[in-house]
Amino acid sequence: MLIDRQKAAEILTENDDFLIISHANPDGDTLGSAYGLCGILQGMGKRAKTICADEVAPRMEYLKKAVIPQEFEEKCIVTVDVADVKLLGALEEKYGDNIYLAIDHHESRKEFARYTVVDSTAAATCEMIFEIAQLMKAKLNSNIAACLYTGLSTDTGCFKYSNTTSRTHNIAASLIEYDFHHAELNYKLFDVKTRGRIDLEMRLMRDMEFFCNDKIALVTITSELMDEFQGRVDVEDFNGLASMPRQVEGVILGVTIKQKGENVFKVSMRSEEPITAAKLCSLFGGGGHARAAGCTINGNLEFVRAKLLPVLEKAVKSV
Ligand SMILES: [Mn+2]
Repeated sequence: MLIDRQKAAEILTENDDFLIISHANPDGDTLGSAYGLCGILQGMGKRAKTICADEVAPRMEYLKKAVIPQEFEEKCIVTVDVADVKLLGALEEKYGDNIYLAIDHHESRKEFARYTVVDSTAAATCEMIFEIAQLMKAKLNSNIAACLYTGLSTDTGCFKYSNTTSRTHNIAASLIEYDFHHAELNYKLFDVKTRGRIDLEMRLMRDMEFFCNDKIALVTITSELMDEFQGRVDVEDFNGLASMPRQVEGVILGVTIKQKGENVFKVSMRSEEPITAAKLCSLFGGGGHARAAGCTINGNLEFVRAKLLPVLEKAVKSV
């Protein structure tokens, strides 16, 4: 059942013994929401704990400071930033059927909770958590504020994506009043990379290919390359590489081919107007957003390139 923030605030106020679940392969928003909300509920004298199918990245360990570890049997299960019960990962089987409240901001989502509060105009789930906390008249502190700020910052690419609104900035401003180290936090989240990641980026940039008068840039990540870098990079260092080809000025279609299995390749596209990434990916059975989309093509790398490149070149030449 869809509810508003006020009703969500009432549910959180009236219940106790909360388990708050983040989505698998967690990002700053789902973790910031979980640890932030957990801290808020504990501050209200309630018992609350948080869980995720996957590990918290070392650079986000500080989020845990908002919460005091507690042991108890959960009675009210809440998901944050989870658009589909499948995204609970390994926790789906145990908790999937028993979610009481889902708090989320994804536009396309599949209902799975008894009560759902969703606002796709919110830049981050953390925006909603902040507003619900206000409705509950909950007290924040610097650790909780750092959690909620993390979600705002990461889901907006440090306040530069088009989802950033005056509301996002107003909430960020309220949070900064709590006096945590926001500059250091953003430095760690956006500027610092592991030595392995830098080495990986150097290799990928060196081997980047260009087509159509440098309007298409292509990066290829094979299993062989991933094996070569194993031990030197974290698993998450292989994420977020799809934006790299489009950093090159003049590129209107950035493509990343990433090997997923012996004859399985995931293709990510980032485009600029008038190229529609979703349309191109749909030609290969994929989809996504207008400017960011993906598809999967089966076959060896040679086959995948032969199938993909003529289509991309034709699309770019026609503009
Ligand atoms: Mn989010």
